[in-house]
Amino acid sequence: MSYQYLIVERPADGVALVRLNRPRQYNALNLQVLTELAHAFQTLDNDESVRAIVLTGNDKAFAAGADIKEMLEKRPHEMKNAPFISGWDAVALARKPVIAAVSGYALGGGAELAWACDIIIASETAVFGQPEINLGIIPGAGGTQRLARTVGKYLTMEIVLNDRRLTAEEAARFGLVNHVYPVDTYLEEAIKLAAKIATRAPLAVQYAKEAVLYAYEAPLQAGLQHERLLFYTLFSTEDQKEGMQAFIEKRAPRWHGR
Ligand code: DAK
Repeated sequence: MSYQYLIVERPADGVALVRLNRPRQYNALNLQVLTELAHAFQTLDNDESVRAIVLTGNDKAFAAGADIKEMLEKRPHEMKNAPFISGWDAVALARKPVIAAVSGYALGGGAELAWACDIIIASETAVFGQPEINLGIIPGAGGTQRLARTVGKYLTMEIVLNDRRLTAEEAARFGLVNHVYPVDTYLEEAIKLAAKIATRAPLAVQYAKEAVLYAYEAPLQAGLQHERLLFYTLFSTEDQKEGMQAFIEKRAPRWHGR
């Protein structure tokens, strides 16, 4: 896959690495970046050899938000009908686990890209924020909803009403970031984590992700029902038989994704 603003690599078995690559604009997400992101994620999600995806920027910026210069003169229908949102949606809707490796600025739509991922690894320099209020707008790619569901109403209000920025350490303390590492190693650590997940039973990984995300959608009883259905369904897979057989035979399982 070759793109103008993305670099897609395969740094480890089963792992795809997607790098935002518009460094002079702090990876600002213009329509071209977002369209490429949607294409890359849909392609990788449908590629059987990919078991986990890492999304990153560079050490200075994960992404400083949507492209303000591009949005300035837009009318509502142009914002709605151009495929801007497809970039965030493709990340959020991926069936494969997605790990964000964030360093430097993750602002506005850049932070929302991280919130759309399943696991967030940050460097010590990462700064998260929703500064849209400074532009006379509000977060539009999930920021108000995903933040409120993760950190609750009060902190979310401060972040979206008053542009409160969170350091990596604070974000980790509030449960928005899984691990914080030095700038030199955060990406390597994210890839290592993805590589480890990539060795696990692929269907069980996908179903586990689906079940966890369903907790955001449904009341508890419906969520429990859904989890149970996914659980029962896995008993139709070769991997379930193999995983249990391997345990009994005291050997490592060999996953086939069937
Ligand atoms: N857009 C466009 N250009 C940007 C940019 C951005 N978001 N962020 C940085 N740049 C550009 C700057 O304009 C500058 O370009 P030149 O002037 O050199 O041509 C270059 O990157 C370097 O930036 P600075 O000179 O400002 O560098 P500093 O180190 O002084 O500051 C900064 C770095 C990241 C703190 C600062 O650039 C900054 O505050 N950037 C804006 C952050 C921001 O407000 N982000 C929120 C944008 S609104 C949607 C849903 C959601 C959204 C859109 C659509 N739909 C449902 C369709 C999302 C909206 C947003 O994200």
